[in-house]
Amino acid sequence: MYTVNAPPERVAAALPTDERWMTLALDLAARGLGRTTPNPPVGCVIVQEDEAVGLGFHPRAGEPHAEVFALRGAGAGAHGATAYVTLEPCHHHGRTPPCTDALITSGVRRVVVAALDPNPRVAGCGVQALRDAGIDVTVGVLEIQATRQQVGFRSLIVRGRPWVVAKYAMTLDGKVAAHDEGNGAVSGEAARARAMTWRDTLDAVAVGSGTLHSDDPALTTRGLSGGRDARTVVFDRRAQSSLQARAWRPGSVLVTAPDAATLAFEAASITVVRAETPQSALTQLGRLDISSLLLEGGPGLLSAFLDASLVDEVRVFIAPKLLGRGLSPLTLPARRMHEAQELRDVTVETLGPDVLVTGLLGDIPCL
Ligand code: AOF
Ligand code: ZN
Repeated sequence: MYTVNAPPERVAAALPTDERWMTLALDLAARGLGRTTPNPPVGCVIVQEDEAVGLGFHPRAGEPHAEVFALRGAGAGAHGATAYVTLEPCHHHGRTPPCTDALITSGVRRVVVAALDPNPRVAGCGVQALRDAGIDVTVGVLEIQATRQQVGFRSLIVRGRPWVVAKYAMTLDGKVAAHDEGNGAVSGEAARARAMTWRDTLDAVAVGSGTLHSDDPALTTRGLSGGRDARTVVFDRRAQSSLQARAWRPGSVLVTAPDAATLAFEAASITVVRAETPQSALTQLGRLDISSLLLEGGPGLLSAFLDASLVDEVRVFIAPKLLGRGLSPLTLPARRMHEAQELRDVTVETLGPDVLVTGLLGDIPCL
């Protein structure tokens, strides 16, 4: 077990330039976001005399790891160099050979790791193997940023379920439209463009049957250049949604009640998950290698997950508009103010006229 906040002695060996190179490694890793599942996004930079001589990132599961690409780029330049890796190098034979072997053979003198790998097949062994080979290893540089970036992988491997992000837009008087494509959108263009990028980097997007019926959302990244569309998940306990809805595409999942009739969906190659509770749905989505799930609405679906304390992160757009019919009185909520769930690591950003507030409810899974 280790905490996300690295104890000072772990990062004591860090050099002033380590954060700069690790930032580059994290930027490289981000290129794999949404594409590597069930593997993590990982980036690697090989630095020789304050110059990057090799860059790499893990593009998708089954392909070589970040270190391999970076070492290929560096060639003989890796000898005596420092390798910056956003995740502890693997020390096991998976779909690919161990990165520890590749690093040791390359002759790197020092390896700087952002975060340990919670995969029980790696978990500390990678670092140990490098140290046993006489390589100087520093762990914990930009660890918080790295674990945030790897949160889907961590959730899947530690909890067996996806990291759940609730997204919605609301007016200043608290009227929610979880889904906001097209006409009558609550938030403005900049906010909607931002939300579009989340469909590119998270594994799956979910809507309830009400939203599917009323909005018929396409749930795509539309104009985003190089964007890839997340898998779609439709929560419909009665399995009566139209198969003509735009959200269905290869890889789509229907989450429904155990006794629902689903032949038509199966015939259309839609994967059917039968679950009584949101918790059980998440476990089964995890088995389908969905490591992160964006809840796009509507209010019924969002409330079910929020009330079951299954939301790990919220991203809420607030639009400076009023729709009227009042503010709800404080006697209605389930909790009193001193019992309110408070978000951690809160960020506030303006996007055109709108405000985006994000924060965490769940803990980032570590070892
Ligand atoms: C690294 N660098 O870039 C990644 C790592 O089946 P494999 O061979 O692809 O191994 C997958 C596991 O390796 C994955 O669960 C995680 O523990 C680690 N991912 N490790 O050294 C990388 N993607
Ligand atoms: Zn590896």
